[in-house]
Amino acid sequence: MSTDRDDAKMTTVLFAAPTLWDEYREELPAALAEAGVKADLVLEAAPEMVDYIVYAPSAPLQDFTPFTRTKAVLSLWAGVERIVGNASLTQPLCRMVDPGLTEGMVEWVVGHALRHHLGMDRHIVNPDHVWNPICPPLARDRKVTLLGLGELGAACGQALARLNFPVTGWSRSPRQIPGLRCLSGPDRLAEALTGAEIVVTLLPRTPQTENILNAETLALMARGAVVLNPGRGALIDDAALLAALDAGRIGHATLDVFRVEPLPADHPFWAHPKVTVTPHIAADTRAASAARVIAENIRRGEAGEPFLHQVNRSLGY
Ligand code: NDP
Ligand code: OXD
Repeated sequence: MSTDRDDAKMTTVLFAAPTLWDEYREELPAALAEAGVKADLVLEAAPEMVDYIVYAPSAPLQDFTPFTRTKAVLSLWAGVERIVGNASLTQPLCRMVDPGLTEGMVEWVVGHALRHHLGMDRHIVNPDHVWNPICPPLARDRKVTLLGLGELGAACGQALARLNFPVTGWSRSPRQIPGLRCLSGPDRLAEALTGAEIVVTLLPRTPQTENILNAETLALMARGAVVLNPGRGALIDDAALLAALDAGRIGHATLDVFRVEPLPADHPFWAHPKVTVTPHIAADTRAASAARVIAENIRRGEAGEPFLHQVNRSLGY
């Protein structure tokens, strides 16, 4: 459908994530119109006619070679590990940074951190009606570490810091985020993890981050520490985590993402009493706000301005 009748100035936008079309069929034309972009938004097109591709990992499209005039591939997902190494993709790749996604992640991280901080399970599941007046420490006395201080990690770290948790964050390059103790680089990872009682992993999946939580790094955390992983399954060595949970070195793991999704029915995480599985719902791209991000990038492309949130292909995120 066209958002304008002036075909001479139309830019062709291929929406290559058909399973998501229902969510975007109204939001995206509205956002393109709001951005002043005259677009022909299509579900199918001759590749050589396509100016922009809206992409999601579920998209059947894998070979970008015939898209000779395409100016950018715009991902609806924040994590791009499934497309970033695609050798046929030579066009700029932009990932999703969406206020709705960020808000959702902050809520998931804060909610699950507070569950463990306050020991809520003790009172919610109490079949024997035990009067057990264990008072949790104040947040100011509970050390939290965030691995990843990007769009999501920084927002979650700041939300936790506002609740008075002492938050250490760790990233690849140096960062300065008000209210957070920021460390960076492989040499400071041990320092970031040592003594942490709640560890949140919000790193992208890259060769450098794979298995970043392993037997050695899990052992640095405080005894009984809680791990929250809304980043990617591959950040954790599953076997090392299970061993640490069984030994009591890690108290609980709340996991939203897995190496294989849906998590296979026979995976030990499902039945483990110290693991909570959430089905990759920590944060969802919200069509209303995400459509505006896509439209703004198309506007920028048409105006010759730099794209927002362009992926660094050599870093992999
Ligand atoms: P960003 O790219 O904004 O941030 C990534 C952060 O990780 C940056 O701080 C970056 O460091 C750091 N990082 C990357 N590589 C390394 C490394 N080798 N060593 C140390 N730090 C590193 O990503 P987002 O915050 O937007 O998203 C993070 C991840 O969250 C996504 O990649 C995705 O996997 C996941 N996600 C999960 C969702 C869910 O529902 N479960 C929803 C959305 C995203 P630097 O600051 O120096 O660049
Ligand atoms: C994402 C995700 O990367 O949902 O957007 O995991």
